Amino acid sequence: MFNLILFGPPGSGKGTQSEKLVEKYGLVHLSTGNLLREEIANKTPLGMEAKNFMDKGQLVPDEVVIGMIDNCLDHHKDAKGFLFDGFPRTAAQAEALDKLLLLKNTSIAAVLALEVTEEELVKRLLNRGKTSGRSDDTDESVIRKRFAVYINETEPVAGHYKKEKKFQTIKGEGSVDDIFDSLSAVIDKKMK
Ligand code: B4P
Repeated sequence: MFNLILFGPPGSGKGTQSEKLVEKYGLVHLSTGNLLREEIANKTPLGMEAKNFMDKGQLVPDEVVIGMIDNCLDHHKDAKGFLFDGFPRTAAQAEALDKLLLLKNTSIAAVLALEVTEEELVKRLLNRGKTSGRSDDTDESVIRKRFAVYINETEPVAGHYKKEKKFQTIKGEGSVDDIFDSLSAVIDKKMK
C-alpha cells in the first residue's frame, strides 16, 4: 500500500492536485472537506453539525472527522493506497490516523506540503467563492479565520511527520500542471 498526505493551508490546491494524482497513481481519494460537504448536501445530522463549524471557519470536532475516515478505510479494503486530502488537520487526527493504518499493517509513505503565500490564498478562495456556492469562501473574515486555525492547529502536525523524515515542501504557486509535475517527481521517487 502507498499512502500519501497532501498538506497545506486552505486554498493551497490540495483538492485540485488530488484529483489529478488519484487518476495517475490509482489511489483512493479521501478528502474530509468533500465528505463533510456531501453530508451537508444530504442534510444528515452529521452534516448539520459540521456546517455550524465550517461556516465559521472552524474545524469540525476530531471525533466526527476520525469516525468518517475510519468508515472510509473500511469501505476500501482492497485499495492500492490512499491519498489523504485535508486530513489530518490536528495532532489528535494525526495520531488516530497512525493507529488506523497500523491496524491495516500499513503507514504513511510521504507528506507533501503545498506552499502558497497568504495573499495568493485569499485571492483564490474569494475567486472560488464567486462560483462554488461555498459559504466559507465568500467572506474574507471567515477565510482569515481559517488561516489562523491552520497556523494554530494544523501547522504543528508537520512536526509529527518531520520527526519521521516523511515531510517535504513543494512550491504551490504557478500553473496547475507545473505543480502536478513537481508532486509527481517526488512521488515517483518514493514509489521506487
Ligand atoms: P477543505 O475542503 O479541505 O478545503 P480547502 O482547505 O479550503 O481547500 P484546498 O486546499 O483543497 O484548495 P483547492 O484545491 O480547492 O476544507 C474546508 C473546511 O472543512 C475546513 O475549513 C473545515 O471546517 C472542514 N474540514 C475539512 N477537513 C477537516 C478536518 N480534517 N478536520 C476538521 N475540519 C475539517 O483550491 C482552492 C482554489 O484555488 C480553487 O478555486 C482552485 O481552482 C484554485 N487553484 C488551485 N490551484 C491553483 C493554482 N496553481 N493557481 C491558481 N489557482 C489555483
